[in-house]
Amino acid sequence: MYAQLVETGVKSVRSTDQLTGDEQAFQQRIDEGIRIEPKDWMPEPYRKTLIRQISQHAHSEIVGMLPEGNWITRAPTLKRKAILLAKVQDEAGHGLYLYSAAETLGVSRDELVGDLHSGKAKYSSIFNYPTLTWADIGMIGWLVDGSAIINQIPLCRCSYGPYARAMVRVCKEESFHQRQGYDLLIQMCLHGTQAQKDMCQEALNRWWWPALMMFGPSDADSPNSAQSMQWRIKLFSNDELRQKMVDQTVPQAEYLGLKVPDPDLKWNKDQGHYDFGEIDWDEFYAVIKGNGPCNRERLAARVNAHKEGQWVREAFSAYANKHESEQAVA
Ligand code: BYC
Repeated sequence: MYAQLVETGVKSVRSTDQLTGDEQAFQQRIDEGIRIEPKDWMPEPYRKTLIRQISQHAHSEIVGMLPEGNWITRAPTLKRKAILLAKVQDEAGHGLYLYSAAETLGVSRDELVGDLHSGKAKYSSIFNYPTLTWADIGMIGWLVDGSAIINQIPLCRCSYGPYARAMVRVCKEESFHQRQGYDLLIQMCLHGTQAQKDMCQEALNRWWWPALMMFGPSDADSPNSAQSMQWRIKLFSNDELRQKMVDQTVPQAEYLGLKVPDPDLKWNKDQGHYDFGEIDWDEFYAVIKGNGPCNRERLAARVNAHKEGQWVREAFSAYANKHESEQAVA
């Protein structure tokens, strides 16, 4: 696929004869499916691309706790509350595995978190939308975690060892997250009242398009895809993964009795997939530039949480220093 991207002249990837000897050997290892590990030689742009993608992914997990965390105190039953608590805790864990994977590339946690708080680093656009009703919790599990799985299963086979290994565990937990969301929607749509079903339809109307935007710009406008695919940091293009998401999700919406809010959605029997309408890219770019409905609120919540956790970090490091000096004396 990256060859196609290059052929269409969209993005430049250097051909083999333009690479240095070290770069050629590195590319050959990637082409042979050999994992790159932290102490291996790697081109500087490979390292930077990984830090960018892995840290963006880590930030997304941490910021992603906020929209769902908003409903923990209002979950309708004890069972739903316990499930939601477990899911949000899993997301904190995913953030931690991913920050650790990024740290193996020689960047510190403080730098990464600093970049999030200053607005320099991105996180997934999807978490800048509000959770207005309980049905939104179902939509996040079904559509957001569903999209995350489609994007992340291939990452278990990506070229960088620590990222690929972190993804194996993340994907197992994402499957539970997707299931709990769909289960919640089955209860409301198939066993609930008309008002509950209407609430789900209204939530789908708001979440459908932002969920499709999670996969990033279309291939023709994705500056990073061609190079990331050559390095096997990405195994499929943004549009390929988005198409998979639509094909997998439309029959699930039909089972729930919900209507996908896209008048252009149509089964294409020649190509064996759904054709779908044009994404509002102006909205996508506005959100990733910081102007979505909740960007300011999300960032402020993270900055504040970090400030309030200062005493905990200080207490931990005071204990660690004391423990170390006692051990040195002994
Ligand atoms: N939102 O060249 P492109 C989760 C940026 S967590 C914001 O295609 P790339 C979950 C992109 O960074 C889900 N920004 O980029 C958590 C780039 O900007 P820079 C997060 C986006 O990196 C809690 C520019 O647009 N998943 O599932 O090749 C609860 C051009 O894009 C977005 C991951 O992070 C976006 N949607 O491809 C529930 C997965 N899309 O950095 C669930 C790993 C694009 O050049 N990441 N941008 O300034 C990836 O697979 C890739 O980074 C992306 C983008 C597909 C997201």
